[in-house]
Amino acid sequence: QSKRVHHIAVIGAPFSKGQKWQGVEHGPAAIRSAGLIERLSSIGCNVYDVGDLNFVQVPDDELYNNTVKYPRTVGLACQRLAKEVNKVIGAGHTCVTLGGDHSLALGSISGHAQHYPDLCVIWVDAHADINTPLTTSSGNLHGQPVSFLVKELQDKVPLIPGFSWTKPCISTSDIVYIGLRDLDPAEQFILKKYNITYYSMRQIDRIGIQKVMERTFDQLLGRRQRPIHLSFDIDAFDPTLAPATGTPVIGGLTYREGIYITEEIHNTGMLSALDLVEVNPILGATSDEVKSTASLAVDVVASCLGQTRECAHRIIDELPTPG
Ligand code: NNH
Ligand code: MN
Ligand code: MN
Ligand code: MN
Repeated sequence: QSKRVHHIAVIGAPFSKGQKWQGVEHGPAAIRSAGLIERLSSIGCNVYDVGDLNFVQVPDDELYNNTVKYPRTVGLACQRLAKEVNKVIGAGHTCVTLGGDHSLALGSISGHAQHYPDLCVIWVDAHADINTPLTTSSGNLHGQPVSFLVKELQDKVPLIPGFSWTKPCISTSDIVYIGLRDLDPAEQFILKKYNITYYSMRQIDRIGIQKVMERTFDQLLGRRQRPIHLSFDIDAFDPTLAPATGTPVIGGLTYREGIYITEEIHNTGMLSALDLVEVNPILGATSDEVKSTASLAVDVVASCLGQTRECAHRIIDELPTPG
C-alpha cells in the first residue's frame, strides 16, 4: 500500500435542476456534517476544501423539445464545475465533487478530461444515465449526462441550449458501469448497440464483485495505466442503506460490495477524480435515514482515498506493559 500523501480538493456542487426533487442541493452540507473533511484528514489526506460553488438559475429557461428541463441552467452549472475541476486537477489534486444531482458529472468529467484526455470512467449507479435529449421520457438531465460524453453517440445527440461548450471526451470502451438495475428501453438499446460494458446487479450475483472489479481493470487499465474518474451515485446502494435519495431502486449493492469497489479503485493508485452524487437529505423519512445515507457517502469517499478495513491508519510502535 502506498505511503504517499494524497492531496485532495473537495468541491461542493449544490445543484438540483437536473432532476425533480428539492433537497439534493443540500447533499454537500449533509456529507460535510457527517464528517467528511475530518475523516479524510484522519486517514492522512492533505485536504483543500474549495467550498461550495455558486450556481445560478437561468431565467426563462424553456423546455427543450417540450421535454428536457432546465437545459440552460444545467449546462451553465456543468460549465462552471468543469472549470473548477480542471483547475484543481491541474494543480495536482485528486478532485472530489460532492453533489448535487448526477447531471453535474458532465461538468466534472469534461473538466477532468481537459487535463487528462486519456482518462477512463467507472460509473457506479442503479441507472445508466445515458438517455439522449431525444430518448428521455422524464426530461431530467441527470438521466442523460453520459450521452453528451461518449464520442460514438454524437450523431444521435442534438445541440441543446446551454450545452454548446460541451465536447465528447470518452469512447464507448473507456467507460464501465457497475450496479445497474433500472434501464430505460433506449438505454438498453444504446448499451447493447455500442457494446458498452456494464455489470448489472444480476451480473454481480452471478460472478461476484471481485471478478467484476478484475474485469473492469483488465478492460480499462490492461493496456496502459491511465487516470480513473469514478462517478458514484449513492442510489447504487440498496435503499435500506441509502434511503435518502431521489430514485431508490430495490436490490442494490450491499455495504461490502460498495466498499470493495472503492477499495479496489484506491489500490490501483490511478484514481484522479470522483463524484459522490444524489444524497438528498430532504428525502430521508427520519433523521436517522439522512444520517446513515450521508455517513455511507463519507465511507465511500474515504475508502476511495485510502481508508481500509484492514488497518487503523494510526501507527503505534509499542504495546503497553502491565505494572
Ligand atoms: N433513467 C431515468 C431518467 O432518464 C432515471 C434516472 N435517474 C437517476 N439516475 N437517478 O441515476 O430519468
Ligand atoms: Mn494510498
Ligand atoms: Mn446517476
Ligand atoms: Mn441513479
